[in-house]
Amino acid sequence: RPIGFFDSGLGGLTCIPHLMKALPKERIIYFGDTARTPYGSKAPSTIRLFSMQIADFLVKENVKMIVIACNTVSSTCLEDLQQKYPQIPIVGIISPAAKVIAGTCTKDNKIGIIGTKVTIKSQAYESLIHNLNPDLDLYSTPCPTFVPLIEEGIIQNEIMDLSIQYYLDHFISYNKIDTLVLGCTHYPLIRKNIEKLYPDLRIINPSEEILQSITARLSENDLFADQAVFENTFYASDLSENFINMINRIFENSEFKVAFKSFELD
Ligand code: DGN
Repeated sequence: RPIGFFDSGLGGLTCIPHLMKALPKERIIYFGDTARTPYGSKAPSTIRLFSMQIADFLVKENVKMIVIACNTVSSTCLEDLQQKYPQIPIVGIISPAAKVIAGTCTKDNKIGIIGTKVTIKSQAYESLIHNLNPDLDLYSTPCPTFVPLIEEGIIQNEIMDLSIQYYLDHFISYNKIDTLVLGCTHYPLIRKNIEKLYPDLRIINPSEEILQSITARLSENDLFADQAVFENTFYASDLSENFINMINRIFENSEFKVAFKSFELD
């Protein structure tokens, strides 16, 4: 049985290379809600409704686990999804990263968290981190133009760099941020831009840190795949050229076959 991943668009794809490398036998079904992206400025009730529809779809596809590869959804309705599907392990992206931050940062660190408006407003990172390590200084700010630009493929581009500077220049210098958490799964796609603009920052990437939780839950539930199939399926509610290109880039030079499917949500 496959592992189901979902995101509002192509951001959740940033979790896939880490999984493929560590657990190459696992089969993936990915759902990107490209027709309705971005979620980051929508009402929590809308995000909950969309997420339930996607989880219903993944459950019908017989997934053995659901990975919420989206901070916005994880901060809004992780518990609702877990309650609705108690029979399937459902992993959110925020708590694995919060554990890493709480365990590796010290009081001297000035930790910045960036994400969508919904994620930042929820304070989900702050409450999870402070539960584990109340002494850390945390600062956060939303960066609402990043996701639409990334979904348009505007990445290695001065418009993206200007947008990053618009949100981060003052935030980083004023708060003396030395550690930056990429609290949206789209943001690893602009990690190089951020590193070029702020070379001294330490970057924490939740899309990488979630791997630990996926492995733990597969192990606890005895769900590891024993045979590799090297076939993954990518659904999108709007199968855009950018979505297809991004996936082809992730899998080029690998032995994995990918299938693309368009899916119409009701
Ligand atoms: N990739 C999603 C996240 O991690 O929050 C957000 C995308 C969006 O819809 N704005």
